[in-house]
Parts: sequence; structure tokens; C-alpha cells
Amino acid sequence: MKLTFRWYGEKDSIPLQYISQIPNISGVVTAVYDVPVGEVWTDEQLSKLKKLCADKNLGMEVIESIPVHEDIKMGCGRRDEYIENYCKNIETVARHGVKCVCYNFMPVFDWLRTDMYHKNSDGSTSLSYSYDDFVKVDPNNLHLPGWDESYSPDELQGLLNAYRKISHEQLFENLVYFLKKVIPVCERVGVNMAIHPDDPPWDVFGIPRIVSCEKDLDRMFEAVPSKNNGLTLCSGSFGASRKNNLVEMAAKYAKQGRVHFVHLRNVLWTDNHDSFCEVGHCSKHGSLDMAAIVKALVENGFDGYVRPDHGRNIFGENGKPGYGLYDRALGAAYINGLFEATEKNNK
Ligand code: DNO
Repeated sequence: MKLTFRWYGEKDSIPLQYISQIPNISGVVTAVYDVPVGEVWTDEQLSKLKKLCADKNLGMEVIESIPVHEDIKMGCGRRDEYIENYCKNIETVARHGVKCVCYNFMPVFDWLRTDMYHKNSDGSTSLSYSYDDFVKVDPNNLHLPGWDESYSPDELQGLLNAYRKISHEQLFENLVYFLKKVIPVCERVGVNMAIHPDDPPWDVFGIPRIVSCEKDLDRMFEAVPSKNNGLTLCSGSFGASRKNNLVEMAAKYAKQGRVHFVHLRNVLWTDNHDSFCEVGHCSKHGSLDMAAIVKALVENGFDGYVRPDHGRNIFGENGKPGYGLYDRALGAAYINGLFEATEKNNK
């Protein structure tokens, strides 16, 4: 297992030096953040990022994300031009030693919560999703925690209206169209594409989502069988749905050699609907058996990139929700323990 940690570039409040002090860390997961979605990244931008990491002894082999322009997802407008740019970006990151690109194909929102500062009884705060709060949201006048600054109300409404006319089938065809152009480039330059699952893994506001379960993944891999076409096994995203069996999924896709990246975090299902709260990483705090997920990965040959995903805000830290230092570092230590024990037992 190669332990990594997400770093939001030079604007991240967490210095690379702190990340380099996490036990067993191999590198960061990062991206170029100051180029608009769909445009090309330059060699200079990549060299600069890579040097900042190397100066602290950190690798930079995973990019999260090269975002996919909405025209590609909707199959309209300047889609072909944006796909060409995407291919150029894959070639560019490969020139700088990147081996894995995490991306998603979720319309509009690449994650959704109803509370970013849910108060836990121990005084920590977490991201959470309450079904009762969600059904109160007016889909024609959307104000969502974390998204109000990304889109103007008109822009958001326009996008949602456009997506409501797109079926699951059409969105899936647009994904396959994209992959058929991008994957051959990945094969040539040695980059693995790792699609991130829908978060949460169900449709929201009447817009389609197509990477929510095993069935979705199977048909995507059937359509584009190359092993460079793989997934980010995000335990917390798939695991928000009671219908997904994470242990089985980890075993199955690790065996197929398609798990190129793993996000590990735990979630606690908090009612009989779809509500969940993000909790500390250990199995006992949530609804997922983290040790069993790691065991399924290791026993089926997984030896790739892993990062601790969303932590709570703890120890008085006022970090970016989900991305503070302390709880993710504790998560990293726990992940190290799980992998070390499992890998030794598996020899
Ligand atoms: C949220 C993240 C996602 C993820 C993208 C990948 O915390 O897991 O935003 O980076 O979906 O494209």
C-alpha cells in the first residue's frame, strides 16, 4: 500500500512539511487548481507542484482531480475540444510521473451534504447528510452548504434544468464516449483512470447519477474493458448506501486489477432512510467494517495508492470541512495499522 494525503496546493492551510511528518507517507494527491475546468494544464505548473513536493520528500503520483467539463457530461457544446484538452492533460501529468488520475462523472455536484458542521457529542464536528433536511430543500431555489459560492442561482438552475432532460442512459453513453477517447491515451502514457463514485450514491434533485453501485461499474468496464479504466474505491461514498456491500466490491474489483486508488473513511447510517454522518475512521464508530475492506483488498492483490478521506474537525482545529489535518492524520495511522497487520498475515 502506498499511503498518500490530499493537498490542495499552495492555498492549502496544511503545510507540506506537516504532511511529510505523517508516518509511512509516500506522497500527496493534488491538482492544478487555478485553471478553469476544461482548459489545459502546463508543464510549468506541474513542474512547480512536483518540486514543492519533492523538496519535502513527497511524491506526486496521483492527481485528484482533472475535472470533467459539464459539456462532456452533457454531450453538447464544446465537448470534443474539452476531451482533446483532457487528453493533453493526461499526457502532461504523465510527463511529470503521475500514474493515477481520479475524476468523477457526477452532474453539477461532486458531493452533497446537508450539514458541514454537524456537532458530535464529543465536541468534534463532521459532514453529515440528513434525509429529513434534504427533503426540505426547495429544488427550484437551491441553497446548499458548500455550493452557494460555486454557482450563481441562475447558473445552477440552468444546469439543473438541462440535466433533468438527460436520462441515465444518455449520461452513461457520454461517459463511454469520453472514455473511448481518453483511455487509449492513458494506455500509451501509463496512466490509470480511477473514477470516483457518486457521493452520495443516488440521484439528487432529479438529475441522473451513474456510478453508484456494482451494476454501474460492471457495465462501464464492459463498455471499455482496458485495465487503465478503473475506479477509486471510496468507502464512504459507496458505503453511504445500505445496498452496497463494500467488502464484496473491494474483493471483486481488486481481483480484476481495477482498484487504482482507495479513499478510506467510515460513515454511520443514522436512520432507516438515507441519512448518514461522517465519523472517525475506526470500524467501531461507523457502519462499515474497515478491517474487512482492507483485508478484501490485500487478499486480492491490491498494492496501490490509499488516502485517508474526510476527517472530523477535532482538537479545536477549524479546518476545511472534511480536510483538516488532525483527524485525517489519525486516520492515516489507523490505515497504516490495518494494512501492516493484514499484509503481514497475508504473506
Ligand atoms: C470530496 C472528494 C471529491 C472527489 C471528486 C473526484 O471530498 O472525495 O470531491 O475529489 O469527486 O473527482
